[in-house]
Amino acid sequence: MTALIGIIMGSTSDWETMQHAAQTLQQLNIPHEVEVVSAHRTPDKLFQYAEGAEDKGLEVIIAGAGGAAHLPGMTAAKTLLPVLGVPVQSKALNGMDSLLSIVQMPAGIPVGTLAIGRAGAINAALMAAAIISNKHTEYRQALTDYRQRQTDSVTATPDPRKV
Ligand code: RP5
Repeated sequence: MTALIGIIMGSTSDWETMQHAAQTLQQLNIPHEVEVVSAHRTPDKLFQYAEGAEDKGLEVIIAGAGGAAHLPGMTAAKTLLPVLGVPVQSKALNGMDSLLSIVQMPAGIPVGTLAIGRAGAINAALMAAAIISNKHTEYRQALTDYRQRQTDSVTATPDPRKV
């Protein structure tokens, strides 16, 4: 099945975080692809990826990066597809560097920025799913079911000592 969502990340070291985006899309049964694309180590590949994304069927790109995290912004500059940025938690500054690099895009090229780390990766997947569900309405039920499972898991164990 043609991938609708592309997950890219600056390094294999980002996979620990970005795997949560992939797992979430897997749970929703949404076709996606995963690839390491580095803005500074493989800049030509980044341009090729972003420029070719729409033609190969992608509708949203999730880009995770850490440190001076220019991958999401550079990707957004080379495609009209919505780009969601996930700040990966860096060792030196705990991801504050990643967050500010991604969220502080100058006006004109937007990047939808999520939270630092695992929560951001999961929410990027859920937001990408919501975006594509406007057109691919068959995935709306998967999102509804996902939320219901979440609600059920909270109501099933209201006493935190029994979780
Ligand atoms: C960024 O540099 C990557 O997104 C990663 O978060 C960070 C560190 O990369 P490695 O040195 O672990 O490959 O480009």
